[in-house]
Amino acid sequence: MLAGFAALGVAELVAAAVRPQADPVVAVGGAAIDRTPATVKDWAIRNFGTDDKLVLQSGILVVLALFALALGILALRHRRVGAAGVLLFGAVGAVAALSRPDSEGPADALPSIVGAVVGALLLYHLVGRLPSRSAAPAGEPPSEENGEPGWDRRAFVVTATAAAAASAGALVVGRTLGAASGQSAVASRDKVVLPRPQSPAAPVPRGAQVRIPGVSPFITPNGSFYRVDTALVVPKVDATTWRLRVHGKGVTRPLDLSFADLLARELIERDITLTCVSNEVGGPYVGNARWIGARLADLLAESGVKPPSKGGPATQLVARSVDGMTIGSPVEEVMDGRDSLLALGMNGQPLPFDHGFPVRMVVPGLYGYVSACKWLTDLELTTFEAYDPYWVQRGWARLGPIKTESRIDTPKPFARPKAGTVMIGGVAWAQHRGIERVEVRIDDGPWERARLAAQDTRDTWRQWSHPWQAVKGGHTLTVRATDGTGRTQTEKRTQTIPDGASGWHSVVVTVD
Ligand SMILES: Nc1nc2c(c(=O)[nH]1)N[C@H]1C(S)=C(S)[C@@H](COP(=O)(O)O)O[C@H]1N2
Ligand SMILES: [Mo]
Repeated sequence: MLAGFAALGVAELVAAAVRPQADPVVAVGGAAIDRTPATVKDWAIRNFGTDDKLVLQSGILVVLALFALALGILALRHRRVGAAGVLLFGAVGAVAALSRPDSEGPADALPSIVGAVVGALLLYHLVGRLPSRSAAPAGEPPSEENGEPGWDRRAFVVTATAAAAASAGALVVGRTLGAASGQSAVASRDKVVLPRPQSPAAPVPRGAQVRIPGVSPFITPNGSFYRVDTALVVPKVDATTWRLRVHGKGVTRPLDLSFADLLARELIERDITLTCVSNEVGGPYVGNARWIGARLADLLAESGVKPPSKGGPATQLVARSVDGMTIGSPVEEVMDGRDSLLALGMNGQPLPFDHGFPVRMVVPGLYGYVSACKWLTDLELTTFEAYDPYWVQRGWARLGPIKTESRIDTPKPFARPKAGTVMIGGVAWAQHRGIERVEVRIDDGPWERARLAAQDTRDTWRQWSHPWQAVKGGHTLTVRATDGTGRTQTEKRTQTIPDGASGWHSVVVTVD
């Protein structure tokens, strides 16, 4: 266990010098995420939420600890074989680090290799200080009290303690340096001054926010905005060296832009509600922010791109992030006049690192997995036939328009409100179509129209409320919404895979 700990500590230290992403636990975790079947991944997101990454890494550590114990026991009999086993684990980490899509070359193997060599040597050395079992008479356990030749308890304890302390030190220093490795990115973010957008968003209408405790805030603060991505280490990109390439099918003038180039463009400010395709009915993976960004459609048009309806050859826009994520959006929708953004501001601030600093995509009406690439660095025009991006390779639909959904925020499931007037309230969304009607049903009663809060834009969610004369007993409250095209949210319950959950949200409460 100690040798394993030393290996990880040293690996972390070397990773701080190379790249935090090259750490073996991070690399193996990333490889595991990429290879996890969509159903399992969806299950993990559902059950662990944003803690899914912590659970994964803890799992890896538990597995490593068990293997370390097994190798230790093996080493008691076969010192060399045990040490070789540690090296084998190092090889697994090295291969994982090298095969990551964001790998930057052979140096990425160093943390795993150096860590494993140190771990193997330490195991070999420590076991050598233990009483040799083969020296004990058959049938008799080696006696600890009397000692065996070569068994130097003091030397063992000193070496073990020193190794433990050094490993802990390596781990702490590695962690600290690793965190500091994003310093230039942090500094570049601190320096960003968001210009005043040429086309500001209208103020959020008064009355867009219902005044009922428990209903989500109309604008989701950055700190509580949901986060869904595959990054075990959040990419820290330095805005001063960041570039965005635009190239591919139908591009007559390829672009290579800096962050300053983007800031100098016409900037627009828009309220847009983001939704994750992994959001279950009633789930939390939806948030509304005020974004500032450059018009993506204009940028594409300048590089010569035409939408398919105007004869352009590219149907799919593939966005790539610095960590190798690929997200494919339909060129037609991106260029159909909606406010597709290369966003660089979120609720008045430069994008937080968690949400894609320096630049991400935002397209109203499309789930995040087909539109909202964070840490964006490359835009390639291609076709849907020619390329399947990350999530599509894993069984999700090529197209992901957001389904009309509504959610009861209050009362909460299993709440025990008092009899009398109980305010039911929540949100409904059908981005780019808008919400026209929300209805609430108590038990098997008739659908009753809820009171709609003011609409901000059709690209944002809309709040609603419904006063209910609650009578004692158990009740089921159900909600459904109708979008701006007149279509009512389907009752049909589907799972999130492949193109988003559908069905009515209901909440069971007991009125006292
Ligand atoms: N680079 C990168 N961008 C990404 C993802 C990712 O895993 N990596 N996940 C996408 C998904 S599935 C969603 S729903 C949104 C979530 O954006 P948020 O984390 O800012 O809320 O980001 C999208 N952009
Ligand atoms: Mo998502």
